[in-house]
Amino acid sequence: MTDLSRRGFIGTSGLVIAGATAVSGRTAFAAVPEAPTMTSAATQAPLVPTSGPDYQPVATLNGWTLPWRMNGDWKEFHLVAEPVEREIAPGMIAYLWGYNGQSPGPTIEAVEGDKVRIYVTNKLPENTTIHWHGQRLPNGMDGVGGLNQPHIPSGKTFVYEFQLRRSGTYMYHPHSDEMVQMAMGMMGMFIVHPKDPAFRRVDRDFVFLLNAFDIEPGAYVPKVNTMLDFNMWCWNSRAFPGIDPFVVGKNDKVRIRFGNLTMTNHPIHMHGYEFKVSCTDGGWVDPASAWDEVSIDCAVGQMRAFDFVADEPGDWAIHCHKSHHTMNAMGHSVKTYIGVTKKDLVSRIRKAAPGYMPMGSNGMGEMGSMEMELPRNTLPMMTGYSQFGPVEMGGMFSVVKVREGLAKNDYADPGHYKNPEGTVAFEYKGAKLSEAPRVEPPKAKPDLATWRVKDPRKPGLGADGKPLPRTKAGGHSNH
Ligand SMILES: [Cu+2]
Repeated sequence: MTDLSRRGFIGTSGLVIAGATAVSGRTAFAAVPEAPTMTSAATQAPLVPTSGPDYQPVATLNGWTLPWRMNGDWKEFHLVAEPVEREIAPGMIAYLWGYNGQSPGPTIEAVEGDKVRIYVTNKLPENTTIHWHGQRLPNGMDGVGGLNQPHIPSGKTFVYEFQLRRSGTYMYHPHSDEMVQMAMGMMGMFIVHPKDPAFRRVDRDFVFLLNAFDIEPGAYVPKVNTMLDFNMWCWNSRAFPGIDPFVVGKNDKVRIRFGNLTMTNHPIHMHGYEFKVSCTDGGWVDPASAWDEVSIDCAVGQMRAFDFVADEPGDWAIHCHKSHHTMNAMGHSVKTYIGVTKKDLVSRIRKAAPGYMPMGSNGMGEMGSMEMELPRNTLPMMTGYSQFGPVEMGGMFSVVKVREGLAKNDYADPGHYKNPEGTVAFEYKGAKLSEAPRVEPPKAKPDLATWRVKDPRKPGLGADGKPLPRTKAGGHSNH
């Protein structure tokens, strides 16, 4: 079982850059820019800008930012669409399609006003394109295959060029065999930072995509025709306990941004704080029109960003509030046996269903601590351990870890929160109780005349349900 505190943060160890000469053999600036590849599924250190306007770079959860190069006044990126192997969580690998070695693809970061040139090389076995979800751009750069451009054939490289007109939170994904390619994991975030470094600035800025896969236990390739019944509910193609924590310094201004490319909505709920939505697909939300929330629903194809000041130290859960979305593959179809005494039943059920496992008479929490034997390459339904025992979660779940005295760019997992003495829920150890004290409910029967619900559509009926004697003021008021 994976321990929350031991999931490591691994700098930029997984980054592999292929030299530009290896791509084309011509001089660096005449050639297609290098296409870096990521071999690790760990959160990589944010890419701090070394030229151009200053900004707070984002931390991509279990992901990375795509390095670029300047060519004249163009910022050049190179995405490679290709089959990838992605670790969903320790113990499970998926064969997905993605960009530059991982699914989702790397986050693209640039600044409002930048001219970006994005090379897209297709190493998939079929056509693809990229749509720049949310961007204002020339129509021919919008990436809908057939409508705005020819599809990019397998083996070819296309170039997208546009100027970033608005700062905000955007996504990219194919608009070519879209259902298959998104079900296979092709997507990424595109963050445009404001030109003014002080505008809506925060100290920590996290981004991830909500995505989902249907991968049968023991299988590696997602079923691409599934519409709603997914069994791997992911943030950036990772499921708990594979999702890294959001590491935050006490009193930091924090932004968490996410986009939804699944096929259902996700109410994202964070414990410990109220927050305000600061950015949506359409741009920045005027602070005067934002109100406090503790959950924010993100519909399909939408993006949401929320801001808060991390003034409460601790390990605070953050998760989708649909309870089946905080579960992994095994057990969605387990029958309900709450309240059933199975002592005698087990042998009889096993005659009909040999694989039957007796579980769940007292709920399913016990599954979180069971050493269940799993099929190869899948994840248990409820899992993860922390300092007080099994966390009994999966899927879209992680932890916001707020600590005092973190260095500015320290995103390393600080381990479990040390709760101040006397601030953890504790067992009652006072005088022994044979039974919890109860108060008897009132014995008197309600007076039916006062309890009867009056039908407002029938104002002429009395408490006994029979018509009242007609008066001048009575009768129907609808007209
Ligand atoms: Cu959800």
